[in-house]
Amino acid sequence: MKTKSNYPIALAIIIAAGLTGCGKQSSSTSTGDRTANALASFVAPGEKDEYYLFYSGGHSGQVFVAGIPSMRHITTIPVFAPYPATGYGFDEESKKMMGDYTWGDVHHPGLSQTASKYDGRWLFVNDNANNRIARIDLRDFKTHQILGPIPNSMGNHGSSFITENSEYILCASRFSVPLPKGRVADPKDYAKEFNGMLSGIKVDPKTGEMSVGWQILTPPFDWDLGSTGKGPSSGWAFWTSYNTEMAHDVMEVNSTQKDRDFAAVVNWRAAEQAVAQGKAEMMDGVPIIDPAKVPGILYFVPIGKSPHGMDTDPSGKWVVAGGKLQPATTVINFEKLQTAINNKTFDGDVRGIPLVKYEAVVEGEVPVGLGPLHTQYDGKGFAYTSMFIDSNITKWKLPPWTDEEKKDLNKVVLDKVPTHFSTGHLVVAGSDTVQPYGKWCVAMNKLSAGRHINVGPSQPESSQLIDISGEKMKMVAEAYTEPEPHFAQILKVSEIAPVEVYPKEENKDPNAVWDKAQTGVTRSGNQVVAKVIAIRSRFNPDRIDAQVGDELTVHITNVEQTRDMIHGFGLLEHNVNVVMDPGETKTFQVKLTKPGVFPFYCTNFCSALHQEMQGYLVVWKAGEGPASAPAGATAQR
Ligand code: K7E
Ligand code: CUA
Repeated sequence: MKTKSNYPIALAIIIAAGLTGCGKQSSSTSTGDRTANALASFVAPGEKDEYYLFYSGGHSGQVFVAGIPSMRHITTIPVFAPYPATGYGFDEESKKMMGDYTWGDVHHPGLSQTASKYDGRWLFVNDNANNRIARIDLRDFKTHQILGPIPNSMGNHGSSFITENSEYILCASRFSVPLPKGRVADPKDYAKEFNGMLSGIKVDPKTGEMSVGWQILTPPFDWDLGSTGKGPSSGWAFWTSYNTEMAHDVMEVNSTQKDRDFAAVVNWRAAEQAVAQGKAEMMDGVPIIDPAKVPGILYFVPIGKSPHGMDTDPSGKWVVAGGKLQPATTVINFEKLQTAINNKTFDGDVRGIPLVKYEAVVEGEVPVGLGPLHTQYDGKGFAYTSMFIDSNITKWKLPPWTDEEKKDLNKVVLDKVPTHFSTGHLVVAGSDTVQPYGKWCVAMNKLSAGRHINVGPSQPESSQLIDISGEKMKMVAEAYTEPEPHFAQILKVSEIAPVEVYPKEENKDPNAVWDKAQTGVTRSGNQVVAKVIAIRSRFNPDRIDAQVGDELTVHITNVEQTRDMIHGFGLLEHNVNVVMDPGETKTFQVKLTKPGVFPFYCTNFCSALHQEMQGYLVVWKAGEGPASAPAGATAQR
């Protein structure tokens, strides 16, 4: 909570800064605004932010956590790429999770939901690059599962969209390829030989464990962003597409020929049922539904040229598609869509999939400006759309509209706030739930061009915090992040209580050791196993003997039960750095190929004698050195 008494000091500093300039003269922000904005986003030393902002890290493969309103970066959650800071990607467990890949492209984080509200359990993120999906547990802010590569699916961009009770994470393929994967066909035969796929990734309600539930085969369109339904649209999901032209080269030109592309409208509950009724065929181990043969599952709706985002509002009545190449957002009325589907108000079909009549379902095209990408909602009847080309956030009013407004939808466009520059995604706190928190919007911009001190040609991205609580939007803060946030989720800090140590009784690792007597180094053939304790400020044992040709496995337990008492284990010249949180056991394996004495040391500054927390791995030539002793018998000082 904020301590009011800190404000005057902050105020004085800010005003002083305003007067002396501090190199800020190029900004048009007035002194009054400067003060107000600073206070709105100011979190004094010792105070805490009110919200978590979980940013996707794009091709960094990570997730970044910042606080709102301060916009301070607080931590990084490694997911698809190694991160030596937390030892991620060096211990056996995380290496196994990452599989054959050392990078991913995280786009859309999705918080788990119960009854269309965040339940604070998990954060799911997609990997656009290697067709995977990961689960971060909010109990410890760590990645616990990476599923994939998902079969029959290429370019897992159109996810992670969570259903109302986290039954599924719904995904759509960005790319189409010949299926099953591994089959080769000439891209010239794209329209005939290639396919896209929609996937239902099942989530275990207790553990969050993900598995591939079923898939829906689609024509080779490039599926883009989507969202899930709620309320009246419960059980449905929506995606936009580009390239309904089914072009395979010179995409910039060939995939932008038609005036409209198609949105996919999916009845995922019907898909689930169809699979249960045996209406699917297996492909690469997954039940696949061909929607041309199983009616009632997939429909197409024509939508503004080369659209991007498709966002369901908190009431579940309105689904808004961003036009990208059309200066308007298209508002689909879900009730009308339902009626059109029931009455078969179709304009024929596309490859056996009914094409719903545009006029029958569209409530209006709102002239928001150039380059509308994504839309978010505050739960008070307003929508906020990111404008990539105009570079702003546009606030507008959702239906129901008056007759007068309907005649001229310019009237429902209420406010614009410039962003810097070219906003991709934006996020309003809780927008994808039935109960948005409103209050804050974060614009995630693609170009930070000159907004920050010069750091050479590799530029960060900019994110801007906008107060949306009033009639007019107000930008109050700006921050920079590593490339590259696409989407984010905002969660109230008070809704979760992550653990700060792993309780000893929960450590089920069979190789965990808690006292000296259990530690030691043992050998069986060329397998050498060391069980080590890390505690302020030593490793026990602090000497491991082995020979060239050995396979060394080291299990290290941090036996501390004190917050922030983290130890690392960095082994010189072996590319090893594992980090153990309090109460945690980590395991790494190395093949010993060169003789020598290799120091290891604690990599996390843990105490006054942190520097002394070190030891030696002695790698003798094959057949030399002391024979390894049974567990517990190793010399200890
Ligand atoms: Cu618009 Cu991947 Cu959601 Cu980037 S995507 S901005
Ligand atoms: Cu343990 Cu530094």
